[in-house]
Amino acid sequence: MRESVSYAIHDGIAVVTIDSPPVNAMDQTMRAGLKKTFIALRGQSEVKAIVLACVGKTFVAGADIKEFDTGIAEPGYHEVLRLIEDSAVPVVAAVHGTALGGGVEITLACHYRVAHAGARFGLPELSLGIIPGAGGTQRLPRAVALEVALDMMLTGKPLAAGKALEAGLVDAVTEGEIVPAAIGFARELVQKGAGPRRTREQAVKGAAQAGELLTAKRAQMAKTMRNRLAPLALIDAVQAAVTLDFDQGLQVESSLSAQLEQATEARALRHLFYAEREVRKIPGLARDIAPRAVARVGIVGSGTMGGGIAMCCVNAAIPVTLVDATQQNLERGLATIRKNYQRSVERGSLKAEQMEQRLALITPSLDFGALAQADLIIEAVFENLTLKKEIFAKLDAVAKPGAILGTNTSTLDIDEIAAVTRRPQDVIGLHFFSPANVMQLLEIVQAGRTAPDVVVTALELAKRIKKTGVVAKVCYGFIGNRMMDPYGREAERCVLEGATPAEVDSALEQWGMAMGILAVYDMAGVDIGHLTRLERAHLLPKDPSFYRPSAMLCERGWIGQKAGRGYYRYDGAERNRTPDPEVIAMLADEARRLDIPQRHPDATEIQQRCLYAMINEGALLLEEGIALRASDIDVVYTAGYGFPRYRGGPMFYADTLGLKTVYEGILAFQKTLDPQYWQPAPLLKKLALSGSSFAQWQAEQTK
Ligand code: 3H9
Repeated sequence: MRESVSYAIHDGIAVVTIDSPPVNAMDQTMRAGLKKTFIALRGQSEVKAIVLACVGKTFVAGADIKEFDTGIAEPGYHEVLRLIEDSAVPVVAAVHGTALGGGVEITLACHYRVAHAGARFGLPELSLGIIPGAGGTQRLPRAVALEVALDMMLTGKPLAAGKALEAGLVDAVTEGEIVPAAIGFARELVQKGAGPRRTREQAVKGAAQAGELLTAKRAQMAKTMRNRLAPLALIDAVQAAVTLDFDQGLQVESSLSAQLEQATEARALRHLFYAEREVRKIPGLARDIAPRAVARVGIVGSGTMGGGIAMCCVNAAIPVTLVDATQQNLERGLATIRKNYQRSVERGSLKAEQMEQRLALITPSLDFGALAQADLIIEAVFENLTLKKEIFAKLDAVAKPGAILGTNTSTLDIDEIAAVTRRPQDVIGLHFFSPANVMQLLEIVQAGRTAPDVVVTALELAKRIKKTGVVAKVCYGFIGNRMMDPYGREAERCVLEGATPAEVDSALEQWGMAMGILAVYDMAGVDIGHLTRLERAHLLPKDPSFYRPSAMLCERGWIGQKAGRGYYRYDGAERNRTPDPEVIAMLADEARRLDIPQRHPDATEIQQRCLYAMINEGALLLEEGIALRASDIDVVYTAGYGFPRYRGGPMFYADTLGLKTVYEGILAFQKTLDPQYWQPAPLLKKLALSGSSFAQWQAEQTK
């Protein structure tokens, strides 16, 4: 096997080099290499100091995440890090790129740290449902103030080199080449006669205020990280650093880590880590298909969506031509973009000159002809098929050959839109989520005739603009909105059966959804879904209770936050949602009129009905080939719909429940609720009855 650790001695300084592409993840081979190297260096009297550096784009980006699935092989992290820390001569970490997780922990086992100015130090373990498990919870509070250490570990936000210097995490920052700088630093140590400075021998910084700080953080985590195990375990581990000696603290960290690593929370988050990288690999699409060059993007429509998409592009330094029908629309659109950037400037996350640079990349125009230079044109106008077809016919006339024509439709038939052009192979769905400059998800919809390199280009664009692109095929609502339909249907039905809107939303939020669906409707506008349903009425169930609450609200003009009332009232300066007795009475009257039995579904029933309905639809999407993988659905829902990451997405969640449980749940609802909605998807039935799972099915499909 290829060695990933080597060393060379330069005039008394040993430079240990880690080389394990792509991100120097600390796998078993690397640990074994480090062990062998540090043992070998022990016996070499000419070595006066050691520099530990990495080649490639980054310092160690953490533990090898895959190893948590199989169990951590020997030599373990503690053994290797202890060997480094025990070195009799000073060890200097030379950090460039991103030192993450175990990467930071190695630097803490080194005695000194020198960083490149562009380096960043982060502990993202909580995002994987674990805690730093290679001594990080014990060493970090000994290297930097307890509060800084806790913040780094609880937020996962990386510290830039400059900030790391201020915090005392690094000893020197260089603008120049990192390895020579670290060698220079090591030489100075030798000249000064400075020996090893072992982190474990330092006192915890700020231990005196620890009690109050830890109590406050515990309360904060219980509130902001509901249903999670790892954040509270992390605080327990840090508490151990404060109250116990180093070795005892390390034991506490180890035992907490072992429990967390195999818990559902960590398995779910690892699943998403892989799933979010898997989405870029499209089955059946050759890996060597080159994307088309996208040097300029054209956007049609400067409303909320078009403006947000323009911001995504210019944030990634891609120039934009923004076209709208009237000067007034354009001006309003540009003003909104400026206002959004202005807010970032006020918050300090963007410099004023960066704002101006980005705005300067947007060329507004009233003329479709201005789009002739664009390599990709994204239409972002009102969700109306006739209008979109008209626009695509115009785009076809002006766009240069090979330009990609994208539509931001969230529900419409892209094959129909493509058919009005002479280049259906260049047409694709690019479904951004609102606000487009904030939301992570981009649904990439491959229509029947979309060319493979157009799909590859869309995936590449997603990466450039820092979005998670997920490929879907054409159907009403694609992956995300199609699965929302039955989920929302059940929520709406529950309020007709006697649960209040607040009870429905709170059941979903307690379970972990970022926002209850009825509150989401209020936020987005209850009328949006209602208008779509009116247009598709001929395709919908002939059930008078189907989405009836939304229809009633729209009939009264109570269309959500923009009207000051919807499922809830939004009064007062804060515009917080408060229950609306009039709406509750309206729903009760309607239930009587429709003769709907008042079951008063409790939180568990609400959760099961909404989620099982969603999962069942997901199974249908898999059978129909709309979603390519179960894990793609999980990415769509966690990146775009506020589904809790720690539950892994709807399909992973179904697997954790056991598909038999979901299947039997659906059969039970078939008996007590409207059977037309409770028909198990054939795939779900098949997998449930054979004791399989979506994950297993996916593995078999991709074999
Ligand atoms: C930890 O350290 C626990 C410790 O406390 C010790 C406990 C005992 N492992 O993201 P990319 C793969 S927890 C395995 O596309 P980028 C990735 O799957 C860990 N594989 O690149 C992909 O493979 P493929 C804490 C990893 O440039 C390829 O590398 N660390 C790992 O967009 C390229 O990745 C983290 O959580 C890994 N750790 O971004 C850091 N990292 O090509 C996780 C990456 O087959 N990693 N791969 O699809 C990242 O955040 C990003 O990868 C990084 C680069 C920012 C480094």
